[in-house]
Amino acid sequence: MNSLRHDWTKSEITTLFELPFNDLLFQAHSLHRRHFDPNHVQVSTLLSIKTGACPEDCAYCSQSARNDAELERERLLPLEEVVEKARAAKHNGASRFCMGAAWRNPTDKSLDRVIEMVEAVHALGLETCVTLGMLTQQQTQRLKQAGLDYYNHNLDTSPEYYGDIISTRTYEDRLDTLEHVRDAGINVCCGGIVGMGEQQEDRISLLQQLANLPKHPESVPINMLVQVEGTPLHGVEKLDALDFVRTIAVARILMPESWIRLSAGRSEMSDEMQALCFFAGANSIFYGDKLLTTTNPDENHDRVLFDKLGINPIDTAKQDLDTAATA
Ligand code: SAM
Ligand code: DTB
Ligand code: SF4
Repeated sequence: MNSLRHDWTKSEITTLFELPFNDLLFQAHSLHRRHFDPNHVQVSTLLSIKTGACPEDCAYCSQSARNDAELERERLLPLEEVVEKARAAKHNGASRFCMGAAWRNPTDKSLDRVIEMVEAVHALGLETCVTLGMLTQQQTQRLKQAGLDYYNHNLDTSPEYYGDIISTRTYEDRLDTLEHVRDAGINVCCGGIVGMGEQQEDRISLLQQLANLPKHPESVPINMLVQVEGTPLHGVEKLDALDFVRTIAVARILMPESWIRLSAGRSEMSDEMQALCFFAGANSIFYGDKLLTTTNPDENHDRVLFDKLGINPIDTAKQDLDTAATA
């Protein structure tokens, strides 16, 4: 059965957002069950391989050189340190290792080093993901040859609100990189951030952009803004928890076969809110006590939460239970 649509209108998506909460969750959860085991969640661990001093001006980000967040800047991490972190992530039960760099785009020389990391992490038996900023077609082909499984590149927000958040890179630039990644045959991980002071129309428009891409991203991270002191978005009005759950539910309905990641922001979410997100169709998380520069719930907390909910971590490459997490 292929019922995937790429022609969603804003008015259809608005109708979904405005459904009574129970009706929206029932629809999202029913669809979720048709496409996934609702008790399986995929877990990825993040590592910042190059932190801070980024030339871009993303208003939410601790790593922008234009923001005043207090952050220790670092050079690209040595290969051995990355491999050690990846080994620990695997030991703790992660099935994918995501490496992020605070770059506008990688130079070909830096990409050589990242490629060594991808090959070494892949050799540990982990799925690999990197997020390095904009890529040329040739760079995506090199990453594909190195065995990269996923490339994360977010649209971040609606095209309408985008100019309020970033001025150093266009929406079109992002779409171009996504096209190169897709053309190279690498799985696409693409989502956005909510709770940045945007309106519901912006969340509708962001989800419309994602769902109407020529192919749905295999992985869709929905980040709740982590407010970092010294960034322009620090102190912005927080998004209501139930509106966040609605965003997850609508993402599930629009992209029924994609892995929807309950991404940044979990440290500030109650267990009950996360449970609602899993019911609404979220089936992937970042696992480990650090995201890139900010905190994430520690592994013990997540193991207890998974136990309470009867959720099992799953390795999407093997499509069976990963027992390492509970060992
Ligand atoms: N520099 C590269 C880029 O922007 O393409 C890759 C790393 S960047 C940190 C990856 C993504 O993390 C951003 O696109 C954004 O969606 C997300 N992100 C960054 N800071 C965040 C924050 N404070 N809260 C939530 N999500 C955030
Ligand atoms: C994504 O969508 N979220 C992750 C990952 N892709 C690279 C990053 C979240 C960053 C949260 C803020 C920080 O830790 O700096
Ligand atoms: Fe740089 Fe990425 Fe942060 Fe933007 S989101 S400032 S590009 S590290």
